[in-house]
Amino acid sequence: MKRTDFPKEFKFGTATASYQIEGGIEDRSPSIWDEFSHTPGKTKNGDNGDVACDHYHRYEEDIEIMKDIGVDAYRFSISWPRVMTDGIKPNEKGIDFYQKLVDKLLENNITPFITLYHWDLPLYLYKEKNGWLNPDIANYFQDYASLMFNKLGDRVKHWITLNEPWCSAFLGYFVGEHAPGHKDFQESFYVAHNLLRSHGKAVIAFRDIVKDGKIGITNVVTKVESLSNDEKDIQAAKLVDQYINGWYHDPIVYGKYPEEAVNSLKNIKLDIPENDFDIISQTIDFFGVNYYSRQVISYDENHPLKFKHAEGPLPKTEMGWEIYPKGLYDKLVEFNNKYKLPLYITENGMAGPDKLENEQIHDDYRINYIKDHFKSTLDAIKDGVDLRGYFIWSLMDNFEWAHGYSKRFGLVYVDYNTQKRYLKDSALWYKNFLLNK
Ligand code: LGS
Repeated sequence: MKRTDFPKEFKFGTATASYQIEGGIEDRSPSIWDEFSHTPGKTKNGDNGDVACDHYHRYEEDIEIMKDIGVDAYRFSISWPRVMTDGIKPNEKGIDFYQKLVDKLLENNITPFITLYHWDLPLYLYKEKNGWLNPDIANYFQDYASLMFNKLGDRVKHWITLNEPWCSAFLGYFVGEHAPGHKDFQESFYVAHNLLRSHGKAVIAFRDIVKDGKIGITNVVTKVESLSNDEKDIQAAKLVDQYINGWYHDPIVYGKYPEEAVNSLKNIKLDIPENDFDIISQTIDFFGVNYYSRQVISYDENHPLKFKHAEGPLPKTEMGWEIYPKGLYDKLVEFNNKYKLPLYITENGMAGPDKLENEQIHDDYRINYIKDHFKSTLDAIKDGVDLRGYFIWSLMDNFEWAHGYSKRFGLVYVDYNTQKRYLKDSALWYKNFLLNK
């Protein structure tokens, strides 16, 4: 498999997110992840993003590394509390950081893809305005999005409103594993809805401000399979697919939540004003797909959504996630048929047991993982899927949310004591691939 097997315009890139790499907290107001990660017991070893990869001060070096690897594109997120004090008042110093970042990328021929929200909600909006639970959040988000479209829209033509709203809603408000750590089933549905409304309002502003750009949303996409042929397991898996995948795609394309999932939620209030779906279902230009693994599901009477995860038999990454490239192919084909929108793989990658030895990291497992997923991607393209690009998660090791720094997803190894970066074998492999070697 060679680069030239892919369409000419296909973009190969890497991805990161603000809270996971930036540090530089002296120049911004706090986010919900600052408070969460500083609360004892919430993250592995009490790790937090205060310094992370210190990218805020080292972005030039990091862009040099991307240039060396030879990527076409870079997906990063903007820290809302950096560009707007408390999420409300524009902060020129913060905006200036992203101006410089974008200019430097363009100077190096790397196309920027910006994610507006990758989980670092300004703490003030959470504390004083009830965060994603407040329907007004969509207006705050629209103001923030408009500011960024105005400041960067002349140079940045690819925008992603939200990263994985399922994680913000479900992990942040029901499971409690992500900030702000609530454990309230009902709340998670309000949050999901307000996230989708915020997405819609950002798209409305975008059409007004950036006439020649593309905008989409990125979701976590997972292949959901039933543990057995038992009818109950099959039905449970079908519903999980709707809660994770359908819930965040259907309303955007079809203007409604998946029907069976809605019917199964008898105890949940979904009193939604009809015209909310007009806001949510703005025409977008692409879906971003973050694909990592599959879920094997069986029926569970005791769970509010009547399912539980079963352990699958396939080889696993350091996260305990099964390696399943076929699931990527399946989802791409399914989405292409179902939603008929261009697709980007906005994240794919793995955490591995990386060891730095003689300044080298021999991560053959990651090279194999990427190759196998490239193969699925190419198969999907050959079978007619309109796929435009592929971003490896991640450019460099970083703060992996509740797992802190214990999990390494990077193509580049970060020594957190020295902040020195080392290209892993996978980065060198990617470099050769991009050179068509
Ligand atoms: O670092 C995060 C990566 C790592 O694995 C990134 O910030 C996120 O956007 C993204 O969620 N990431 C990630 N996701 C794996 C999701 C696993 C599948 C979950 C399926 C739902 C039950």
